[in-house]
Amino acid sequence: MANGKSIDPAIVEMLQIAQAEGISTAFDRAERTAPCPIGHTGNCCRNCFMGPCRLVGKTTEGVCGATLETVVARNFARWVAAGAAAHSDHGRGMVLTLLAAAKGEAPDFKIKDERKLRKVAGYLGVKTEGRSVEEIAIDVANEALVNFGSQKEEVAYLRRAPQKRQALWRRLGIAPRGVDREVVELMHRTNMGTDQDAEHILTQTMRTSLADGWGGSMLSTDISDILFGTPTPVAARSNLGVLREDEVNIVVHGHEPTLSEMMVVAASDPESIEYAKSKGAKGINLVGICCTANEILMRRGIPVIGNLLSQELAILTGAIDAMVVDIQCVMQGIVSVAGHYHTKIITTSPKAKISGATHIEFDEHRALEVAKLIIRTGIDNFPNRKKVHIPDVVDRLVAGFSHEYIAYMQGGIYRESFRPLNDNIMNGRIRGAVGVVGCNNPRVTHDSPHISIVKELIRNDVLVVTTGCDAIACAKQGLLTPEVMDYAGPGLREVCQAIGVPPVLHVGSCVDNSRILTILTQMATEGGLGEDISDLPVAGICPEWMSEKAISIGTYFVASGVHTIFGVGSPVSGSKEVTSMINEGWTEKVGAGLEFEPDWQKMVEKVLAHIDAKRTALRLEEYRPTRYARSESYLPGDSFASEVYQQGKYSAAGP
Ligand code: XCC
Ligand code: SF4
Repeated sequence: MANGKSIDPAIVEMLQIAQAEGISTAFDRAERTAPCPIGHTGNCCRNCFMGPCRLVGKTTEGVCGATLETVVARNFARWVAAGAAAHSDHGRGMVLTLLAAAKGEAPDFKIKDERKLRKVAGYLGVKTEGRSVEEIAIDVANEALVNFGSQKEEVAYLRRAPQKRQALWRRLGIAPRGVDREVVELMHRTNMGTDQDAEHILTQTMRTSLADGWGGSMLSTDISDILFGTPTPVAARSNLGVLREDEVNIVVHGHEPTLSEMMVVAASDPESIEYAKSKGAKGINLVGICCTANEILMRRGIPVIGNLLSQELAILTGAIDAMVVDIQCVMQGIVSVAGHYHTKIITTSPKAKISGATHIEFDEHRALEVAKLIIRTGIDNFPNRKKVHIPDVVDRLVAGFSHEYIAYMQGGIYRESFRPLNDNIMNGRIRGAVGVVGCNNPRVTHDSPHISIVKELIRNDVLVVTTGCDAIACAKQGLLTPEVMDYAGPGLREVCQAIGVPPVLHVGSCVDNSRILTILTQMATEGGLGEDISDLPVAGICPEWMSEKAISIGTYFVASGVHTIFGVGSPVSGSKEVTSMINEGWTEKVGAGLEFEPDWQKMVEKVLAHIDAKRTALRLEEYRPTRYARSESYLPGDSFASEVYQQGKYSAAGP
């Protein structure tokens, strides 16, 4: 049963246990529940009760007369609206925490990164001279809030994009105003009987997505850095083997760093540790799943035990005393799986409850107190453990590559720049760069497309930056270590060895895809690679997407000038017109398109062809794979020899 479902050895092992115990997980439910064939391609409209209308076969319009094009575009648009809302509401939460912290109302939160605060103050037009950190922070938070509610004014961070891009957005009328306004307007426009021109809907869709990328998400990243520190490289461990049989295991899962950061503090509190010992445990082991894990991994080196599809199987270890969740990507299924074990599922966000779970509401005003209470609840549950089975699978990794650090590592404090990266792209040592990001989806072999694509890209001298569940997949397969250099092409390897970084850089959680926007802007403005993001030999790939948020990210990547390819399947395949509007159409408008391609090999081929075409347009050196090869260290194809994977803990690539 586990065969072909995952390439993660720990997950394969746990799937066998799930089968033996007769416990169902997303893997089985995906098998039992085929995707609805009408919704899958975007052909179903349920925007009013004259329908729902299924535009299949001879039915080419809804009761209201809406065409297939309109319906498919509206469905796509609403996903972007929801995805942008999710990221941005998370971002708003960070801003409100900063405000409370600065006002002294959330005493457990401190402003950790003053330098970043000042930088952000600069972006937002907040005066810093002669003012206290708190005064600056209050103004920064209030200015940041304007970005959510503003009616006419553009999202402030648009000004951080290359000039040419900004001008293009304004010309096309897609420079977003306040995040809330754009999301509301898109919901309005896709309401029955409003905007019924597919292209027009899709244009507003880009605008809304930009409010996410350059608004809600970018603010979320910045404010999180101010509160908790801007990441720098940190070594850590990953996968289920990090769980401890003799310690209280507490998993944080979801997206917001506010509670999870406090949990880190609470878990190392001597009183809590003493209490754990009084219950027979040797200590407290705090670990993470999904993006809240990425947040505390990037800043604190807290181990990450898995990505989206690991959440239920982690509980099957019987070793998790509490799984603490906040918002987004938390499967309701964890509650029923936990029902077979002693694990307590604890919901914490005022925005998210799950029936059957314990709710301990997080309150930033008494953050540490709540975090300690949650830890105590986990400790109290430790003696209830029954059978424990922890797979012996652990990998090592290095994370923490903020865009600030990436600039710093290319020249130190006084000469930080993107010159070395640009130069090495120009001379062909590095062919290009690709952001590989996004979710898991049980419709494809768990982690397989992620890993196959990343390995194939670095073998082709493409630098990879990764976030979200792709980053966790890479972590679990040892791809975030300097040793992975063996898989990298010779040019890329040389550069990474010189700088001392892995060829796959973990840049953070999903809101941190905004860091990629900053990196791209820095590359575009550094010189030598054109003047706009759409000139760069770069691309985006989202191999195993499932979330509305992923669609919003993909759309803002494209609207920012990054050609982007999604795997799994296409939610717009019901309409050829819409399929072409978001690919060829958007390429004409914004210099980049959005494609859906389920075959990972084809995705890589397309991306490499795209990169090479950009190189040609820039009149760069033609990329030659063996140009920087030293005979003793490299033979073409060497680094991808499948024996290498099979030898050790690395799983074989490919489905
Ligand atoms: Fe969620 Fe962020 Fe997707 Fe993973 S990558 S499944 S959105 S946790 Ni964001
Ligand atoms: Fe059908 Fe039109 Fe209503 Fe959609 S909006 S459900 S297409 S009648």
